[in-house]
Amino acid sequence: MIQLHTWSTPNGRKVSIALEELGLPYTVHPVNIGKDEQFAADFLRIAPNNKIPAIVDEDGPGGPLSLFESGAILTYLAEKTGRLLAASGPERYKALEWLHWQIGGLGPMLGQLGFFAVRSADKSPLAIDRFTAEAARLLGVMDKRLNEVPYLAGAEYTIADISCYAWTLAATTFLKDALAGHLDDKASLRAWLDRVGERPAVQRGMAVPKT
Ligand SMILES: N[C@@H](CCC(=O)N[C@@H](CS)C(=O)NCC(=O)O)C(=O)O
Repeated sequence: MIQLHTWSTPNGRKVSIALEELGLPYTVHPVNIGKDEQFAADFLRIAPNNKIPAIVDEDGPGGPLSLFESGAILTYLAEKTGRLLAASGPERYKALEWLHWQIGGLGPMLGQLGFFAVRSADKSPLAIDRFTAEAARLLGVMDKRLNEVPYLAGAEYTIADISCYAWTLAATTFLKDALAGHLDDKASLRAWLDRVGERPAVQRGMAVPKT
């Protein structure tokens, strides 16, 4: 059984989507980051960086295994099951390329835009302009890729798509006003969002945790 420590954010939902896609049994432990539950001693023992998501796989290699960082978790789950990530060859490295692109670029930039344009009471024009431009650029890079191939790694749906889905959805919902004028021209990205969003496992994963 896998213990999933998560909250209702794009980074958390990547892991619940992957667990649903892979049909792995899991128990959800909500960590309310709005109430600072990510600083509780029990959580810090498995996630010393005080961020969700984290898992404990009771049936890990050689015994229970705890993991934090969504990219590491997605790679682990894919390799545990032999699905959603090619074992070798170009599609494996394309999936890892886009997975790392999301972890290092799309997620942090959209996260910063959300903070400065939506959540912060102090609306800094410099910060909002900087993160709007970078978020729009990254979404443009993704749209161009999806104009060439149906999924980020190529022909197949992989953990790269799972990693990007909830963040890209947030760009069209939570960040819609901040990114107004930067989304309408991205038809391939929008078609991919619909394609991925129609998957029943994605819909189930997006409903975790029940808050
Ligand atoms: N690079 C990390 C980012 C995780 C992350 O930023 N989690 C946020 C929620 S989306 C969090 O737990 N924030 C709580 C905090 O910073 O105290 C990953 O991909 O797992």
